[in-house]
Amino acid sequence: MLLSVLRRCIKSPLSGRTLVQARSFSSATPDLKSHLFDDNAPRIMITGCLGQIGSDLVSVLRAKYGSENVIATDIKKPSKASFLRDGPFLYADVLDYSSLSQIVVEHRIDWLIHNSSILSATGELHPQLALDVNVKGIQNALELARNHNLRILAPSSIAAFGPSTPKEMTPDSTIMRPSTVYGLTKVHLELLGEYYFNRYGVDFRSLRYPGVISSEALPGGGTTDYAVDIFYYALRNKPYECFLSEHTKLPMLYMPDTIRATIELLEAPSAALSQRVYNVNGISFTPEEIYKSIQQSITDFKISYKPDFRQRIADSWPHSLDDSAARKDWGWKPEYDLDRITKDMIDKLRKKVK
Ligand code: AKB
Repeated sequence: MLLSVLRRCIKSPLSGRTLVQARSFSSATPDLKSHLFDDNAPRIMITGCLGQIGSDLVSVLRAKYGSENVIATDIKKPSKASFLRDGPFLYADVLDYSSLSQIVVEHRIDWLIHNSSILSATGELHPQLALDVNVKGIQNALELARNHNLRILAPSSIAAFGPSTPKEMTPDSTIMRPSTVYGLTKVHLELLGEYYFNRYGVDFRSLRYPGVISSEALPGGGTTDYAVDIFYYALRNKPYECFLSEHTKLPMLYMPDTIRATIELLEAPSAALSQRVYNVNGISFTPEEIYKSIQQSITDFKISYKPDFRQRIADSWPHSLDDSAARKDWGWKPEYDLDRITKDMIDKLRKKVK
């Protein structure tokens, strides 16, 4: 069968490499990939890809760069078969340098996205585990980047700030004395990444994620997880008992904005970056405000408040972030406000939640 294929060359903004985009015009081949890529597309490895962000990020990157160029890794078995069907998925333990190195060599990796991390609440319950995974993990990831000349993006978090940090419009550069083990591993990640950049020229990039809200993968072990859990209770017509108090204000980001921020920073030309670690702000709200927003659609939804150990963690974090450097250097701009997030979450989860 003859296929009529239009090839259009576009420049990859980061690598300056040429990607070849192809489109099939044959209606008889509906499953043909809409993007074909030449040998020069960046080959990307992602650690911890079964986490909240990895799952969405992998599919967007695969659509953009070609499935075979995005190597998803984790130490867990994917629950969705599509993860294995849609592209390479490999076992990779971030504590084991040589097995990571083997993947980088055998799959000719160019960019590493190091997402593996123990989050704030789990970190407080298991500090030793958080130290092992988060500290050793980034050390291995940066060594990989140095030895194999990789661009590396490793996310930080608002948890890198602490109780003595200015709370409103927290700047990129300010007091960083976190009170959680997760937070201090994120400060370590930021400073070590900057050290590798200055000392070895490693192309390290990082962004400080606020709480992330997503209709796909569930978050696990974070302090901001309530902002996802609440939707499942509302849609199951169950009252929600919130583990933070009603007026606890935290910065949050909706998943499509999170993915866009990550890819925009990943693709930005190195010369455009005036710093290596960036705040990204979305929208700040309290549990009471998200409850009210959900109540506009689910009017009989009920909430009560029973703060637990996570309240102290939340109280140590900023209320909002100054992300002017991200806006200036790589054009960052969030698109979702609270009511838009709520509407989208309810529309998407209605189809999933029984
Ligand atoms: C957490 O709550 O631990 C994370 C984060 C803010 O990094 N969502």
